Amino acid sequence: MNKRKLLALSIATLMIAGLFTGCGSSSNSAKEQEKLTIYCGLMEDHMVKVVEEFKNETGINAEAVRMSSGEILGRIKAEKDNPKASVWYGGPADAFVQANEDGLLENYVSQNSKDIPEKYKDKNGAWTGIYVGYLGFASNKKLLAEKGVEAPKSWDDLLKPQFKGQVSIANPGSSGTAYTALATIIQLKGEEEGLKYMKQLNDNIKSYEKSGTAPARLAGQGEVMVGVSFLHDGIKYREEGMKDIVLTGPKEGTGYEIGATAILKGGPDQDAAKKFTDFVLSKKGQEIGQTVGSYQFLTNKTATAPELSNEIKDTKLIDYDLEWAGKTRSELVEKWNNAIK
Ligand code: S7P
Repeated sequence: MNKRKLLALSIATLMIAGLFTGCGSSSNSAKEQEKLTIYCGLMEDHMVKVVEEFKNETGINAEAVRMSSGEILGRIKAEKDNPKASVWYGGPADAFVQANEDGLLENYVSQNSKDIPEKYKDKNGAWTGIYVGYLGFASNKKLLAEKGVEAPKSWDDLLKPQFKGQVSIANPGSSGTAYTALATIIQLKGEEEGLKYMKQLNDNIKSYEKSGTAPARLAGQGEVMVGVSFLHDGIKYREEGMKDIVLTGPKEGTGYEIGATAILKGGPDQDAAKKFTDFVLSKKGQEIGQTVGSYQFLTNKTATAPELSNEIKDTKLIDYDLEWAGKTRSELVEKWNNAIK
């Protein structure tokens, strides 16, 4: 073979090899670029761990932003015509019901949905439950003892004069937890009496927080005697060292959350969003929370609930009407705002 032919052959070989390696590297970079933006309504440490495990399992470059329920709802409404995120992960399902009413959610029935009982999911797959949390009171036993008061055992106990300026709850406009509390009171007492109760309670409130996890923390830190929060958050703070926290539930019954996940309509990276949904509904995805101090009950029948949640498993629950609570959310928050003025 003469020199010219040899050169042409070498160039051709290099081009073919380049073609093959080129194919490989472009598909790798396509995989590296698969990404996902998540708006997240559950606690930050839980969110970070789930995102990390999801990235490890799928290689998808997921990023999450923590916000309270009302903030997420406001954000996805504002971004409706140009969604920036594809998943809403965590927070009570009431706000998801409202988002679905507003046409903001995409139906998706994950293969793992078969392990989630009907009562914990939307029938069309607009949202699916990932955990369940019970609302209650986290009190500071040292402060209670100093004032000679018992931890509250009913909603009406929160109105006692000894608790003046000593109760913390979040604002139901921003917080999914506080909205669960408001909807619970209205379901227990009816609208007129319930709003009257919220007005009376207002006199004992030290602060309306943005997030419903704050009241339990403030009680644990001795800033208030009683915080209205989900009871599992009280367990978390106690485990983290706030040993004065004592947990009680109201004897007439309390509301509960179905913490949900959903895909946002028209969001980018819909395939990645489906993979994330599959992951967080799986046994593995649901059991991550307890490794970072999140002690909700789990919705997947095959998942093992955190042992520490046993303490609150006998809390008396009301037959919480989630559909009603979701559909009436904006209206009820407005009525609450007017009632406490
Ligand atoms: O992750 C703990 C948890 O209690 O946080 C959510 C809670 O409602 C706080 O969100 P808000 O800021 O909207 O009140 C619950 O879904 C969850 O169980």
